Amino acid sequence: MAEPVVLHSYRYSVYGRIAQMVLIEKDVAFSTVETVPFGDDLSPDYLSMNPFGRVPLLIHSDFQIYETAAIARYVDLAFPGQHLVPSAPKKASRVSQLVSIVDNYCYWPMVRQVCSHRVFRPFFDEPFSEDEISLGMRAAEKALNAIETIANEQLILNGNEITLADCHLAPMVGYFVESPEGAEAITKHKALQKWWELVSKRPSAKVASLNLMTP
Ligand SMILES: N[C@@H](CCC(=O)N[C@@H](CS)C(=O)NCC(=O)O)C(=O)O
Repeated sequence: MAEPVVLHSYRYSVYGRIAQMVLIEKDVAFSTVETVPFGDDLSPDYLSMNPFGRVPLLIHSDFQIYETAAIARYVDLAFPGQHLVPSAPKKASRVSQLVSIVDNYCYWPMVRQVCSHRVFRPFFDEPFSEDEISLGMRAAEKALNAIETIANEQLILNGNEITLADCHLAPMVGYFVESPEGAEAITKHKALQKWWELVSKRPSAKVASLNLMTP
């Protein structure tokens, strides 16, 4: 019998969605434990597994790992099926570069500033700020231009060969395009738009959409 795979995540966590997308692409059966990282609700048990108090965290049998890029790499290597990091050096290093760009330059502006203040907070009647949205759009534009250059090169993000870069980027874009500003910005980056049209149709990309209506 296969060793159980458990993902601690929060239903709205974009990083949790990345881990889920990788698990689905690798056809790994897993269960999730709802873990809310905001506020003071994390148990000492959870904090002993992830002292930074973030989600997601993956448990596979007696092995625990946190940090999404590391979870994704583990799942790719530990389970059979198509590898999600190509072996060719240029493609493999573009995957690492893209993952790093997403973590450092996309998450905050696209998710925490634009999506959160335009979509998430108004939905939950929480205060939101047009200034945050403007700042987020400005920062996101730089990241989108950089990603457009990479998508144009077609080594990765080509819509044919799915990689960890696709899985890392898709939920960020999925959340970003929930806002009208984000949806419009994507249409101005043609290679990225084409990539999104292809990738968002994959069954695994269902988890890339925020879907606030589903509790
Ligand atoms: N570097 C972490 C980032 C994960 C992360 O920021 N997760 C968010 C949810 S999407 C979180 O747990 N936030 C809690 C907080 O900021 O206190 C990773 O790659 O897993």
